Amino acid sequence: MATLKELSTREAKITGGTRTCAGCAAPIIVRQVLLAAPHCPVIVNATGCLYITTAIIPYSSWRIPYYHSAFENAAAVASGVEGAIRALKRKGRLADQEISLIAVGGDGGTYDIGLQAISGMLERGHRCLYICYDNGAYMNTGIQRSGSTPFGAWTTTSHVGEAQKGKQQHQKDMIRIAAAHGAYAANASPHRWRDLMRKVEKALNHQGPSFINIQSPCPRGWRYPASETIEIARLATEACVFPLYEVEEQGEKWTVNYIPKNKLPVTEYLKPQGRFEHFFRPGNEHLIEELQAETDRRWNRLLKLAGKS
Ligand SMILES: Cc1ncc(C[n+]2csc(CCOP(=O)(O)OP(=O)(O)O)c2C)c(N)n1
Ligand code: SF4
Repeated sequence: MATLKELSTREAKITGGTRTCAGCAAPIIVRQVLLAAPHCPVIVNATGCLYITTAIIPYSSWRIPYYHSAFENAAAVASGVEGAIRALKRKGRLADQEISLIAVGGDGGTYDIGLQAISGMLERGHRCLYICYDNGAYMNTGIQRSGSTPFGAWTTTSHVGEAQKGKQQHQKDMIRIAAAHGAYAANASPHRWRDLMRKVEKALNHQGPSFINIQSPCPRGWRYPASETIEIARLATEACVFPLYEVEEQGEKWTVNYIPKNKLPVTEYLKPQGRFEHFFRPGNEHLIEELQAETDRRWNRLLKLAGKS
């Protein structure tokens, strides 16, 4: 992988001054992804905050070929783009150069509405990297719960009150779903940019389909000050709420990329975020216990799959 010095001389392929909220992780993630892309990048972007804030006609923040797809079908569109690239090369109408084809969507467009298109892309074996910037809700339309919203989190459709205390289900395990297709599957976090960029480079050099889920803290939906984005991402990794790992060899090889020296309790990650404020009210201790138990269960299973326990 390129050194930090080399990376600092590469042109950013997404401009500054996007219209995301201050402190949004999504453009940070995209900048890291595009800096790591080994070949000429082409982006297919589902509707969501990233699209709305970077491609408001007639303006664009993208310095590369960019295709806006519908909310549900970024992976299907990217599959078509991959076929078109192959056909154009075969007919001699496109230079025989490598292209880094990347589809990107939020967790609503990935875990929920776009899932069948992603499954098709992975199953058919398109050479494409699908990236989810995972902010744990449908943020663009006003913070509705998604299949990736954590257990107990407040959203505008997982209320906190007498009848219900935030989201009632745990997160869908998208990486296991992608890995079950035999794809290269990993997750990453913007606070460990070198790990993130290594995985992107690996995925894009891989001769088949790949999926990377990237934690994307959202100050608006998660209710924390804009300056804390990278710190929140770090706490998620240190508490093993968002452990870093990758799955290769048709789902057979699991690698944990970071094992914290002192695993933090989940409360350290929850405390700075307003969406978990009710966890700390008297009588709600069971929410913390439940989230800690599920975090531990998933972390221990991961260590086992990676041969670390
Ligand atoms: C089929 C369809 N349903 C609903 C919408 C409205 N819509 C646009 S963006 C969005 C939320 C996107 O959420 P996510 O994919 O998580 O991305 P984020 O906004 O969080 O970046 C919704 C519901 C739509 N455009 N198309
Ligand atoms: S709502 Fe969240 S994800 Fe959307 S632009 Fe604002 S900070 Fe980013």
